[in-house]
Amino acid sequence: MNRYTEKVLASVHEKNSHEKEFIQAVDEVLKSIAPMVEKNPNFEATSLLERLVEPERIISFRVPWVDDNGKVQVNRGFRVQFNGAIGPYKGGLRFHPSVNQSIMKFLAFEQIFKNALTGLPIGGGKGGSDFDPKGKSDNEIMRFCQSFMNELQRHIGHNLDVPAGDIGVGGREIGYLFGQYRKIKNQYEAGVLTGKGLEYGGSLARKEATGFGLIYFMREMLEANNLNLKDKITTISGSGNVAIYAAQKAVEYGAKVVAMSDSNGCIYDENGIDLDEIKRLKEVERLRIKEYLTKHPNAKYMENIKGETPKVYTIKADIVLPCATQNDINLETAKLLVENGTIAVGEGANMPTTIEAIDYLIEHKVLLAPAKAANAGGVATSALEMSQNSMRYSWSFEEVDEKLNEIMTNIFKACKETSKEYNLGINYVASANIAGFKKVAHAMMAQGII
Ligand code: NDP
Ligand code: 2IT
Repeated sequence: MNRYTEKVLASVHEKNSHEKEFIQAVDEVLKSIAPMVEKNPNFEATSLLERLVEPERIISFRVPWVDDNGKVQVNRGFRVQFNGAIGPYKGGLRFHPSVNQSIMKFLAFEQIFKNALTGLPIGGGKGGSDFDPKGKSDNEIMRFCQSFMNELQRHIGHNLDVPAGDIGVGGREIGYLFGQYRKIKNQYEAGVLTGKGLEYGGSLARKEATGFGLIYFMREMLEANNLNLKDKITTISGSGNVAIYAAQKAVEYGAKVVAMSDSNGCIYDENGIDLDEIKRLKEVERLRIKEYLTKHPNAKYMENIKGETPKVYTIKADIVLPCATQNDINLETAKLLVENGTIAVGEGANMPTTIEAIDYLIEHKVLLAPAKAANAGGVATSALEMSQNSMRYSWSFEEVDEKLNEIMTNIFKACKETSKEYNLGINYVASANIAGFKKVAHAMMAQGII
């Protein structure tokens, strides 16, 4: 690493010492882009990296709401507006008890480069709350979303900042958030949120987009290495939005998805997972994945043990798709995957692999589709939703899906070309970071010291 990058990284560690996820995300990016930073002395002259690692704005707020027992609950809400150089801040909202400022900042930071890779005009942001949606009634979810929006509405807008879903935020939550925004503003500003229902400005294929996009990227990456998805035994960590549609598209390409999971454990069905049942359990009934066994008594359920490798990674598979949460695959798990002969890992989740695990997998020639590139299909389709909202027009499912396919193909192309230029071999993690950074850096340089 060059001296300037090292200096900035040391300062990030010092200033944010309690934000371990944020530090991890910055470490990964800065180490990758060091060769490019070295070639551009102007970056140091304009303190570009110091500006890059400091959010333009962080908003933190109180979210009070009344539960079904009449008790007042208080949660913490966030919106991190990290970088607006190439467009309005764009990124999801996460509702999960683990949410804190470090997690918000890591997600918003990653979003900057991911959004740049899509080729669409969107800056990087993220938000959410430590609210736990599990076990809450529909009315409680609605009251929480309304209170969250009472404050968030001051800080967002279709030309300013456009939130969407992430963990714990799907179509239902976006509906309540949009309703409250509309009521407060007394305007029909469709492009202020994405992931909306189809009846009120949503885009066809947005729900499917992250998972489908992941598989389009995997297809390109495998093809570039003379491989494909056909007959590949595939396991997926998670059973939420990204996991479900990654599974659906993988099966379309001939893969055999044999395992999926939630935070409690995983199901293994050697005949191939019944996705309609997963959709019913997770999208409609909101039940635990264990319930899969009720209709499929021959499948197996393995409960996770705290502190141990999640069970889904103990199953031998050619292709592994982490689509749950950050740091799901650590070094120990990476070793297990290599031992089991895994040929490719596709990151549907954000930062699902620790830095040591990434290095180990790449060293052992496992193809790794990095999150910023591989899961960019969701936000790319969100940007297509914004376009449709501006035009007051909607494209068909096929039109959106075709654009998504093309965007993912182009993202892989950019990774491959950058990899060639910087002699990175199959290290697509580094090439995605460089390709995304290049665009943001140029936009920031052009806009002066702001
Ligand atoms: P969902 O809330 O729909 O699903 C999350 C899934 O991950 C659930 O099955 C959940 O299980 C599981 N999970 C396991 N462990 C954890 C944990 N510690 N924390 C949270 N979830 C856990 O979320 P999405 O499918 O939307 O998101 C999955 C990942 O993909 C996240 O990393 C997200 O940032 C990323 N992503 C999402 C995009 C989108 O468009 N939605 C776009 C790009 C990336 P359980 O029910 O037990 O909690
Ligand atoms: O991590 C992500 O890219 C998302 N959660 C989707 C963000 C978006 O604005 O669609």
